[in-house]
Amino acid sequence: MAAFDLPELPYAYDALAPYMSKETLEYHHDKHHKAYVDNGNKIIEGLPNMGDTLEQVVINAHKQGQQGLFNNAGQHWNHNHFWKWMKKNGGGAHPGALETAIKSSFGSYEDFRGKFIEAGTTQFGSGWAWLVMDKNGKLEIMKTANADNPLTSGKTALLGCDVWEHSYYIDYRNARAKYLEAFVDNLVNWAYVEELFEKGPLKIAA
Ligand code: MN3
Repeated sequence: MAAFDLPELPYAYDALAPYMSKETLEYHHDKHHKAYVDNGNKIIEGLPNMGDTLEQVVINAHKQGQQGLFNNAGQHWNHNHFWKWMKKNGGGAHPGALETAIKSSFGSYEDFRGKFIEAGTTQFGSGWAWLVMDKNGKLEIMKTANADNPLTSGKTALLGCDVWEHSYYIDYRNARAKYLEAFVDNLVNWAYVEELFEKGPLKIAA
């Protein structure tokens, strides 16, 4: 595939304040995400073709034990989505087919909210909390360490929250739970989650 590119944020750097500050987004996007893109490009240059899409590169790097490529390509994929999973004045319950699926999978929106926040707070060390869809379209909560994501277990990510310290330490210090609550209640871009939900389970030819 062509080189990895750092996408622009889909909003201004100060758009998510006070829940996620301009300073956090500047460091997180311009330094951390950029480093994954730059390092991923350096590593992939020296390897045979790892796939035509970023998803294939992530899955193939995982299968082939190319840990350096996996870490950077995985984090590139995670962050491409993470920026779109947030918006100004986001969060809260989302009406429609997605909310019906959340209720049938978790009991209620509040139960989903609690389980998602719990996954993020109990992920030991760096990683991600996820709302995913399995191959049969059933919704689940999961958590992954470091750069790992639902692609490596054949699940479709509908929503993910970065719980690496670089995502919240400037704004929340060590209060990861407070950050997760603010993410779910005030930042989630449910329209993008619904778009992924409507597409259904991912079909990837690896
Ligand atoms: Mn991050």
